[in-house]
Amino acid sequence: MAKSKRNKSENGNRVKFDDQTVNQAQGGETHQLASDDQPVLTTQQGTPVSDDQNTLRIGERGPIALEDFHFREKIFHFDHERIPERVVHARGYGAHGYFENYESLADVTAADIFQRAGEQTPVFVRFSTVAGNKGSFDLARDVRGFAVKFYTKQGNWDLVGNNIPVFFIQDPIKFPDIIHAAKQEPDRAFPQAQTAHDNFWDFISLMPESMHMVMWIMSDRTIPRSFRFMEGFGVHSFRLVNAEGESTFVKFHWKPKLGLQSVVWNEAVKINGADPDFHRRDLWDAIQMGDYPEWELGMQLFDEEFARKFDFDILDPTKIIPEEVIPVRRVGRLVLNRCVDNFFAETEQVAFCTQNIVPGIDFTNDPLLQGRNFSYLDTQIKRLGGPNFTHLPINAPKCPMHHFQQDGHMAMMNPQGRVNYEPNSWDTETGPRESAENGFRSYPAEEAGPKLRIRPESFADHYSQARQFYISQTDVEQNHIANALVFELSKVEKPAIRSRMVAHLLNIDEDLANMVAAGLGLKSIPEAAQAAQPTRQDLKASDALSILKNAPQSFKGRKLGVLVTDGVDADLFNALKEAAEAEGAVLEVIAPVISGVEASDGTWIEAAQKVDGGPSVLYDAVALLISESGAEALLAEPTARDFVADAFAHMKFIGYTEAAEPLLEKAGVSLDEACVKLGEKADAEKFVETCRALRFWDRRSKMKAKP
Ligand code: HDE
Repeated sequence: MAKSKRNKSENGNRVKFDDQTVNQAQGGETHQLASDDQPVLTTQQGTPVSDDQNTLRIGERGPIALEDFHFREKIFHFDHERIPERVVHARGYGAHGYFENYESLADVTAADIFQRAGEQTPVFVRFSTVAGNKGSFDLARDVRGFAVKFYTKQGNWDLVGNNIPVFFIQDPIKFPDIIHAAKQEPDRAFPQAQTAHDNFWDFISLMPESMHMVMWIMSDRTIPRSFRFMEGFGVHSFRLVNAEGESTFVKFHWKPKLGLQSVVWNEAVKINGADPDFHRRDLWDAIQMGDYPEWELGMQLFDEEFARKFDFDILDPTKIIPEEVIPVRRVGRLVLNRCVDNFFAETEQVAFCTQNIVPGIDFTNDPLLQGRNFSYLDTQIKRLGGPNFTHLPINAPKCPMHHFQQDGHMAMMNPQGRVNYEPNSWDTETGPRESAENGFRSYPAEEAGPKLRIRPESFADHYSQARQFYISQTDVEQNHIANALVFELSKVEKPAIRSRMVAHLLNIDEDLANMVAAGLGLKSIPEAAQAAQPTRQDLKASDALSILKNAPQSFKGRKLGVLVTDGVDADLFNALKEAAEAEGAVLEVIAPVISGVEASDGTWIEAAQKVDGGPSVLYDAVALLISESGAEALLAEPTARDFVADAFAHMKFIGYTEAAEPLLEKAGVSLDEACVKLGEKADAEKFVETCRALRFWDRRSKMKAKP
């Protein structure tokens, strides 16, 4: 960066850069002036700047002159750099890509985006957490937002979903309450990005309708390994409307091509310290490497008759339609292939609005959806400062727009010419006019009835699907749900809240309630909570609800952490690298020093992490390629011990050389079939194949503490 044009001057205090004078006291040698072929730094008005290091003074040690417009402009702009963060989903990360339609869906929808097989539509996607503020950590136990803006040829369609298919509440009037209860408590302003506190569980335990969502948030769905390994859901029932005006109900799903994977809670806690940006880094890295994340768009399609017959109200956002009842039809794929150029301009300023739909798609009476249609537009005006946020490139449609809306803060696209109203008689040939045929038309659903503040009777079953979710999980996952509940409720100070939650759990599953009660050390088991409707015991388990039943048998897209020392067997290292790359995984080197190590054949291996900065929680599997000569120094390094002990405790596959055995022993590892000895090149391939199982859950039965 510094071009050494320094010219030590005779007077000592001043240094000459070409014809310019720079004060040496500020370290004149560290900055560079524009050369002939470089742009000159300017103010926002384009005025060239001569000195960006010093304010304008009256005398060398005198006051700053108010006329220093460059200083004033720079500070003024800096003072206004922040906009209000999103009141929920403040922390997020976005990327560009496209949606590719597999087949024409003209039979069910007139939406232009779904008419032609193979057609690609540009998209922008933003993933987020809900409760944390903007600077919070990525692996909070929290719902993830999965918001997609499709720039279709007939306008922007925003599908603003989550990675969980249900929500806490049935009526939007409760949204401020649930969010207030979940976020930091108002007097103390903590805890940050966690639901493990009194206010949250106080509210939840008074809201039986949230019990289905509680099962999901206490499962590993809320600690995903990566955005790339999680599902997305539109949550509400929407309508598709075809050219004949016929309506079909639809629930939207996003299915990750890499399958589902989550971390375990003990890992999440440690990842938040080791790399608070774990998820955004993962997305950024994958896209930069050309390993583009993909999801398939799925639709559960059903008609009025099914809606009438279904055991639950399809308008109730606390209910799912099991995939076994209506299979998910995969209709296209979403590919994220471009990182943003500027985080603020794109990810921060993107304004999703559930009201943004296109002809061929329509709302239903899901009360939450209707409430959202008010909230999102309202919130964007607050966040982005005026009605013209649609002019920002990230929000502007990519199809032609013609309207007579004008003026307002920061207007950048005012219509030209004399005509700014309609009807008019000026531009009858060329001016924009409404089109009954091509314009958006609401599905003419018939609505009638008395005006009431009321919750429909069909929304009254709060426990049956919560139970269905729980019984659909593997043993490991059921245990994680119980542990998560014990963890969260142990952070609650008021014992009555803990009991109240156990009372609800009794309506979901007795074993679960007993496990949680035991974990909390409850002195007595409370009565089951009063239920508006009894829990149905006949709902069948649904495999689609389990993460582990949907894990891929592949190590693709995962990360292998290889701890190396000087003298590492070069052949073995190279074989492991080749095997990992052939699988589509990434190998990252961790070494005692960041510069790397010298391998047995004299080649240099660069390191990505120093051992204390690259704990094993950042990797899906680990290998310890330790040489005889390097073993001793690592034994004295506590973080090397933690590296191994954590990998073992987190059920990871561990490859190791003979020289690593003392380190394994020191870490308390009792070798099992997921610990693979690496000697020959062939072992490397075998090890990577083993890693396809992602975790060795059988280890749990032998461990006392079970993460
Ligand atoms: Fe949101 N939600 N929400 N929400 N939501 C917002 O809009 C709101 C709900 C979701 O990456 C806000 O632009 C109400 C369900 C995502 O920018 C706000 C209700 C689902 C994002 C808002 C809900 C979501 C938001 C805050 C109950 C899953 C982030 C900032 C009726 C289907 C989008 C903003 C992004 C953001 C209101 C419930 C998903 C305040 C009133 C259900 C992914 O308008």
